[in-house]
Amino acid sequence: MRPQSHALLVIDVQNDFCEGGALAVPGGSGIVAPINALMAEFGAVVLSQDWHPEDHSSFASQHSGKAPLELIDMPYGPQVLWPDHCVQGSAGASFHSDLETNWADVVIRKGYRRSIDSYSAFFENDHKTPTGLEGYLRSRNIEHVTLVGLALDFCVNFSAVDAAHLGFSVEVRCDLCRAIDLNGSLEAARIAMLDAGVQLTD
Ligand code: VGL
Ligand code: ZN
Repeated sequence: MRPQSHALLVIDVQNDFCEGGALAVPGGSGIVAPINALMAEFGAVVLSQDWHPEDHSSFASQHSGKAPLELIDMPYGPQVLWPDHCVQGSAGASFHSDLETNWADVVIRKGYRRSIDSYSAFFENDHKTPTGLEGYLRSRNIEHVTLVGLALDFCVNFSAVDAAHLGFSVEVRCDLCRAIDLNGSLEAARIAMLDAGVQLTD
């Protein structure tokens, strides 16, 4: 068992990010069993859940003439447009059916405001609006976080960098993550995480 000050953050292990899903990350379902095994070592387990309204502004379908994976400028900065995914209440938004959700202490939902996306489990993509996760971890005296999940180069990356900037000591278990790898996003994510002081382990 890890010390009580060490939390496991399981990022977006949802059907839409696994094989057959709307935004499938190659190999996504292969990390579920080892994540379950790792959960058993932690006294604090947090799940994040991407949770969009059906007309979310990150969906290419909401922008005429735009296709998934194109980039647009939003008031809060550049935004990749995605296929419709993780729509609130849909099967795609549900956690992978093999994920041991009973072991989670809390589920943090994110991306539920139409006008702004939220890759990070800590802040929306304006890098300012909090999700509440920081307060939750601090009130439980958590100092160290280990991250696993999907996708390594988007939601895991943004969550890990924010956690490091907030002063947590941060490890990303890259062997328990899978990446989308869009236009060099995986290499950029590795650099961003290392720059922020995140420990990348396999
Ligand atoms: C994610 C793209 C859009 C992720 C979520 O979980 O990495 N990526 N929404
Ligand atoms: Zn999303």
